[in-house]
Amino acid sequence: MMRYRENKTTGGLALGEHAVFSRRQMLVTGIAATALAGCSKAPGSVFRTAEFHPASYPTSLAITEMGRLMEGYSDGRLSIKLYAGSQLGAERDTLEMTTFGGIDINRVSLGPLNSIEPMTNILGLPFLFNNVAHMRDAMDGAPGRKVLRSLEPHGLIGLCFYDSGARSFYNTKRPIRTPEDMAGMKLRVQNSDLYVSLIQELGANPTPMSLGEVYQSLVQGVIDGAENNWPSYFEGRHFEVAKHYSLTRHVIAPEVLVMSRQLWERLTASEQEIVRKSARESVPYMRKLWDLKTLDAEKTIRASGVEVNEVDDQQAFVERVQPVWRDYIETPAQRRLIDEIAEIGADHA
Ligand code: BDP
Repeated sequence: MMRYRENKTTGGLALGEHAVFSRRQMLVTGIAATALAGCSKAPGSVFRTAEFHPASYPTSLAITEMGRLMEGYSDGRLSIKLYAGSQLGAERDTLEMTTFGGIDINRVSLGPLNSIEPMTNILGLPFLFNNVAHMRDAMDGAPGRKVLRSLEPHGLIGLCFYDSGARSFYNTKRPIRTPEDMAGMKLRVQNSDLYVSLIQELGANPTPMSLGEVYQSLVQGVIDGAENNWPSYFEGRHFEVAKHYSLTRHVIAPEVLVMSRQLWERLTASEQEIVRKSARESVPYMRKLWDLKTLDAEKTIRASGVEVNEVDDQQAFVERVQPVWRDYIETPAQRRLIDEIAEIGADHA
């Protein structure tokens, strides 16, 4: 088990702030320069792929599987070089690099996409999906395709969705049973306005930062807690410090695998088909690994003495966050997307 690396220099950098470039950022910049210098992807392309999690995490293993499939379908011409464990930087930075062709493929969570494309906000709405099965069905169907396509004007080709389970709150202070228990807590959130609003509506104080900074911030008391799924709570060893995990299951947003559009447009139609097909086929594999990893993480965390609790009344949380729905649903396209997702939800009550 490895602790997530810190990204002190890359995390939480607002526009207009002066950046001191870390070696990692310079590496990223170097990769970008190389990629931009090449005018075409010749046969025998190796796609540089960014992943925050370590190489053994389900998303990383799914990307590796996708690479294996691609190699098979292309007689070894197309492959993936995975930079796991946040080697290329924090998600927000690597995503930006991907939009202008510095990184070929990237696995990101929805958070950093929220500021790029409003359709992605919908999948991050609290309590949108009834459960994980609902999310999977919706992402396999028309709603998923719509959101993936919405990324294209932003320099990204959406390839597929991976799982990220249900996110719940963990903290160093006390069990959260009602929204009132969250009053005044300093909670880390992803750099996303939507998630900042969500924490505010629940009465806590949001502190946006990259995931790599959370462990240290918990230890130092900079924050009281954060929120995530079982595997990330486990993998970052946050459970060793924040010993109350309260199952609010407030967000079931999926992860997204994106390719740089600049690269995509240099591929032939048949290469594009191979990339899509390989990504698609890595999804069931990912889901199997995800389910196993979730069970495993939960078992270890419970055995470690963490106090896990159900909330008293989930509806109380649902009501508190209604303003988030009101504020982040702005367009008819977003409303249609919600309706389509709700329709699929009827099978997953
Ligand atoms: C994890 C996602 C990862 C995000 C992280 C976060 O897998 O991509 O960086 O949450 O909270 O579940 O930032």
